Amino acid sequence: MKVYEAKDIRNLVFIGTSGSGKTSFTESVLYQSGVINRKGTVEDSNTVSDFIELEHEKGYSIFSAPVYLEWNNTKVNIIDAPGTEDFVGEAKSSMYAADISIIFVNAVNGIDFNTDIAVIRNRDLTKPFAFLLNKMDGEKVDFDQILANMKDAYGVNVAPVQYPVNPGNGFNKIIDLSIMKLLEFTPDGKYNELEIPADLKKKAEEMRNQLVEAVAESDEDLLTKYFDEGDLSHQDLEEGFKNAFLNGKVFPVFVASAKLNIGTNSFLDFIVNDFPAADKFTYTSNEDQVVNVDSNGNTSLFIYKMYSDPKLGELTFFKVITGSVHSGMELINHTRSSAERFSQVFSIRGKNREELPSIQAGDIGATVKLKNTHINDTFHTKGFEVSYPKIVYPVQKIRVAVVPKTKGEEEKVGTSLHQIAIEDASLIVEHSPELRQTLLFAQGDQQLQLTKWRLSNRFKVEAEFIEPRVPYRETITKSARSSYRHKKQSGGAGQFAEVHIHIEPYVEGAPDPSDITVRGRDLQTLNWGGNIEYINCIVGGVIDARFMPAILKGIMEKMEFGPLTGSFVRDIRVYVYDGKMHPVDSNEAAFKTAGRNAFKESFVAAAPKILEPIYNVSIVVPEQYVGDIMSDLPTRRGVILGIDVQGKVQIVRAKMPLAELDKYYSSLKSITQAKGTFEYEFAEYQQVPPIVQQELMDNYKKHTDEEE
Ligand SMILES: Nc1nc2c(ncn2[C@@H]2O[C@H](COP(=O)(O)OP(=O)(O)OP(=O)(O)O)[C@@H](O)[C@H]2O)c(=O)[nH]1
Ligand SMILES: [Mg+2]
Repeated sequence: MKVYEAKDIRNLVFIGTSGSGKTSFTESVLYQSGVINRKGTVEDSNTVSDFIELEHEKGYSIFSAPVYLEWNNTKVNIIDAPGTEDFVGEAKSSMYAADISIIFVNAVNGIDFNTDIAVIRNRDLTKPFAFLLNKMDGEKVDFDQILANMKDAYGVNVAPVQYPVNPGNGFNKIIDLSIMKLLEFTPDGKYNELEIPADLKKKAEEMRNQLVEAVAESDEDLLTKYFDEGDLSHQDLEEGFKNAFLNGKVFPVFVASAKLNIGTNSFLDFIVNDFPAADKFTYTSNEDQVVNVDSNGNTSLFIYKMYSDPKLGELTFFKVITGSVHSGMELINHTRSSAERFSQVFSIRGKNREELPSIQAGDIGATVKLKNTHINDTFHTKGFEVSYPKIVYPVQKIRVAVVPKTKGEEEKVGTSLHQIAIEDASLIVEHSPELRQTLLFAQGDQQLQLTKWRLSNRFKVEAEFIEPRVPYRETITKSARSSYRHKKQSGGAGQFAEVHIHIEPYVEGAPDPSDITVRGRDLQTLNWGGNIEYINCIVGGVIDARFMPAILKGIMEKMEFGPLTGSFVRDIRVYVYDGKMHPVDSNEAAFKTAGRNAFKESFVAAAPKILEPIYNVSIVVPEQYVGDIMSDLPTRRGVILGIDVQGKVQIVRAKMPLAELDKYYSSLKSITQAKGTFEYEFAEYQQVPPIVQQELMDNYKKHTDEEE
């Protein structure tokens, strides 16, 4: 295949509801363009883009798959992305690499929550998008109703560019509303342009007018022309459409049946004739430069995907933004300040790769065997300091702890998980020293299954997912005093130390107790959050100053393993105001022990409380589920803060404890039949209710008793 320049390239991503036909339409496009001479089906597990064994097993796409074809001297890159929300990482990275999103809708069911989310995500990316209503051969397809729902949900600038004349069985006629011709398709997927029959003229005019109005409203001059003349010329409509589409002011609607190959050729003709080429797009770099997609000058490219399997090897996928990359070229990894050699460059189509001498700006490709590269990295020629914004993935919905099935394989599980997270950047793997667990944060339960499959099949290690611990905190709510004498004077070096302490909640600027004299204070911010203020109130040298750090050490040991649940303790003031020493047997170890135990005793006497992490949660659901969400939240100690409306979806804002949030993914799925999603971020620590505190303390006690 020849090397294409950006002006002759179209970069599309197919996104939208799982099962709407993205993979099947990709197959139809490849068949109609002659890339394949036999069309596969998802059912027969022989499509070009669903080529991975697990996808055959499941019957849906799990990984995004780039394919390319040539149509009318134009290279068309299509990335077929999975529709299942759990694999959103693949869809998001594909949307970054592509220039234009095609949102697929199953015409039998109409738009749904996933369509709403796809629209929201595209708007966030400010990239042009279009809709493709597939399965027009289905029963009871009501194009007018779907179009009305789309305008209602996404705005009046959703406009038909095609009108399906005979949806249902035998679907083969589409009216092209820009050239106002009837396209009659033949069984080979080709079409003849015919005059619109009289009985369809009125409907076609009505539909075309929607397109004309949407384009006219996108530009003042065109609007004036439209008001003056009541219409737009074909040329004004076409040019106006191109600008309006590129600037996200009109969202065209196409119709097709991937199964019957109807609408595929007309779609390809449209994207080549009327969609913006790759050189029409610009990038704003992290250095705030506006970068044109131009093959002249220095090279820069962005890594959007990594995939490796035994057959394909380790592939790194990229989008060239400026210049070109040719095989053997050395580029600087801006993100990791290291040089890497692109030994070979390829165009990828499913499981096949075609080596090319070079890949130009505006095109996507892949290379092999890059050593120290991650998704989101930018590469450039030496001295051309540019980097591109990272892909923003949705917040992970599920948190689990990972344990190996076989003892001793902790490290193997850990390194394998890290490798998996490098290839799937929508996953987060984190080892938490505090919780003493390896945590996996995933987009959903199917992504967890996929991770388990990858561990087992690729890394040959078996793992289990268990409930993660919650990073509770402990503190006190009133003051208390205690004294502790540590005495060990039987045989060998003796130990003696006595410490009297007063503790109270740390409140900035609060007065000191009136009956003790402050000699020195040391305020420390704890690295697990909160403060400790350590105050020396020793008078008369009852405890030598050199033992004060040891007392604090003992206290800190207890602060790391709080008495109630073994969690970190925060926000405490500790006054050491009295004590005793022994001339021989007093030493640091003795005072450390005395400090630790004095602190423990006073802590349990100071009305200690367990604090739990509370998160702000935004629950995004179709309006019909809001009532259920609202009544469900209080049952999981959620506090509702408010509701926002965004088109057809509503966003319920609430606060929720992490302990409940860990279970929320599956609850929301069952409340909304998987038509809801949520995002969250840490808000604050709050006291747990007494009944929960008791439960946590009982569990901890049971747990520590079992360990002893
Ligand atoms: N009747 C009919 N069925 C279709 C059409 N297109 C796809 N299908 C069927 O719909 C099902 C889903 O098709 P896919 O192509 O896998 O859908 P997808 O959008 O790729 O789904 P995900 O990969 O999960 O995102 C399969 O059983 C297809 O055979 C169509 O135009 N008409
Ligand atoms: Mg698919």
